[in-house]
Amino acid sequence: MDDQGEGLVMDDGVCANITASELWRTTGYGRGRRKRTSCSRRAAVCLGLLALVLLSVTTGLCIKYRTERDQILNRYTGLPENAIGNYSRMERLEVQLETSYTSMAEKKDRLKANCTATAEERDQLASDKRTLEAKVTQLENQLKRLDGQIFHSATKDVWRESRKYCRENGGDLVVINNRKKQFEINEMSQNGWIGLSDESEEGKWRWVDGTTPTDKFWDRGQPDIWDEVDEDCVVFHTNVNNPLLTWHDHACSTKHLAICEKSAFQ
Ligand SMILES: [Ca+2]
Ligand SMILES: [Ca+2]
Repeated sequence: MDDQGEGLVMDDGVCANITASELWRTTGYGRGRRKRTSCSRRAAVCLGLLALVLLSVTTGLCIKYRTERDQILNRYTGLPENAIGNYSRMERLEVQLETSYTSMAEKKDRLKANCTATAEERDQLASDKRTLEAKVTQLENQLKRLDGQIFHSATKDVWRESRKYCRENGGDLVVINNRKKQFEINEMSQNGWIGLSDESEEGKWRWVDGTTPTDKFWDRGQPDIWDEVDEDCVVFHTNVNNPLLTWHDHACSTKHLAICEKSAFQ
């Protein structure tokens, strides 16, 4: 502000009764005022333009702010939903895993039980195998012992002819004088005459070697008289159920294979 302006302000405040013409004439106030009015208008226009610019900038910033805010809100609004969805999926997955684990545990228990049963069965089979192997070895030993000692005729014949066959082949009808030999003959599964008869004296059973039987292995109901025929000679009938019940007396005139024993007179 210049001195003239300051004086004008002082004049406006103190000398309110001075007329405009007097002021125009004495101080040139009108020219200064026109000049200042023009400046004020330009300033107002500038201020208005500035205001418009500011308004435009502010509006743009507001729009940008709102846009970014909405984007942020949308992004952060979506996060909880995604998080809930992920959590639900995690829960379902956990349930599935627990179910699978339970199923696997049950399968493991069943496999363990089966394994135990299989192991027991394996042990039992191994035990049975050992028993059978021992039995086979025993039978093989028996057969080796009898091999060449016990033999059979190829054809059936009466008791006397059967004995003759045995004697002509280096032996006689077999003598069974103990349980062990009875079992061994039964294992051979071959029926036939043996060297026992009461032909010389009824009821007095003797072996072909002249001895009398100590162990007797008559089948149930034997010896007997069948159809009123005297039965004086003995046939060995293999008995898989009871090897100690195999002797049957028959009529010596009937025909059977011969069970011979080389060692009888050797
Ligand atoms: Ca008799
Ligand atoms: Ca009989």
